[in-house]
Amino acid sequence: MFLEELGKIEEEAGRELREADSQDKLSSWHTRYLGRKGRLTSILKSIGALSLENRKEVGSKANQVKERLSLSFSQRKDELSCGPSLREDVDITLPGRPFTYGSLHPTTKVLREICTIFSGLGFGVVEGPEIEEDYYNFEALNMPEDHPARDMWATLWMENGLLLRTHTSPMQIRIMERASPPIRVIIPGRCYRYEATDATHESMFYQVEGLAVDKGITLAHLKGTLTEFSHLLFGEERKIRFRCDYFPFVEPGMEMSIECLSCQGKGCRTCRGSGWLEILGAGMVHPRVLERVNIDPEVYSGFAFGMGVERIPMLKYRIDDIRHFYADDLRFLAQFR
Ligand code: FA5
Repeated sequence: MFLEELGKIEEEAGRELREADSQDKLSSWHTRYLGRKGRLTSILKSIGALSLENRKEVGSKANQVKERLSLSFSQRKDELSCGPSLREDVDITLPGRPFTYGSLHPTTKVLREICTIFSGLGFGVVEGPEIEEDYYNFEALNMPEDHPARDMWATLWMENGLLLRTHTSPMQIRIMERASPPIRVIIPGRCYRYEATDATHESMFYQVEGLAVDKGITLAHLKGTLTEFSHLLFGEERKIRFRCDYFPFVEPGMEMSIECLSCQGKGCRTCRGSGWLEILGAGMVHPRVLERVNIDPEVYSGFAFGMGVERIPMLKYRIDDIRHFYADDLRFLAQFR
């Protein structure tokens, strides 16, 4: 009777083990057959009550069944923990698919370089809001409501009278409101303009604003800082040019251009034939702007600049059109790995 029962147990246990497809099912199988109160263990426990002759035969068969089941159990356990076994229709000799690695966007790379250079020159890094008030974007920057210079910044207005900042200069005011001189900061961030795009103009782009306010700051400090920045970023051989420019919040105002790297100054599509690419506007902070934030212009003076970030990777990597930057084309982005 016991021998028959052992045969049945082995057959049923083998079938259930093949069907067990999770660690939970496997462990319940183990309890049912090999556990302390399992079916096989119960038979082994009752062997003592058999006659000597039967005991030998049943004992040896029961031990063989136990060994086989234990072995099948550990094999099934390994299979389940390694995942499905290899299928015959999978050709493991085929080469694997290469991993594609992500990379930093060229704007991010250059922004980090710019921050590192200015940190080395003693500037802190601050960020500010992209949705701005008229007061900070224009009015406090010496452009009251009817000032014609507001037209220099084609503005995206929001329904509630707020606007998308057209430049990072509003942060000059926010910082001077909060801190007193000496001040030395740069402010990287996105700006928005409602203007037609072309090879050097986008409707969303990055600027880095710079602001230094202290006693005795002069135009020479501004030119020295920007020249040093250009030497560190582009190398000392790269020509730079300062020319007068007008911004209502600085006096005097100027722009800085870099010799076009795409054509070595000869004139091409990137520089619109001029040989130069304007990268920033700058100047000495207007006394009226200082007065508005309660900094005495008789005691303190300051310089400020606002540079277009994309123009720098355009020069460095010879990118001929700014519109590539945010078109999300992987063929463009993958080149900066
Ligand atoms: C300004 O935005 C001033 N806030 C700069 C400034 C700051 C002057 C502090 C004085 C003191 P402007 O509009 O020229 O100036 O822009 C500055 C730089 O941003 C430009 O030199 C150019 O490099 C970049 N830029 C301007 N418009 C765009 C655009 N549509 N797309 C990409 N870059 C632009």
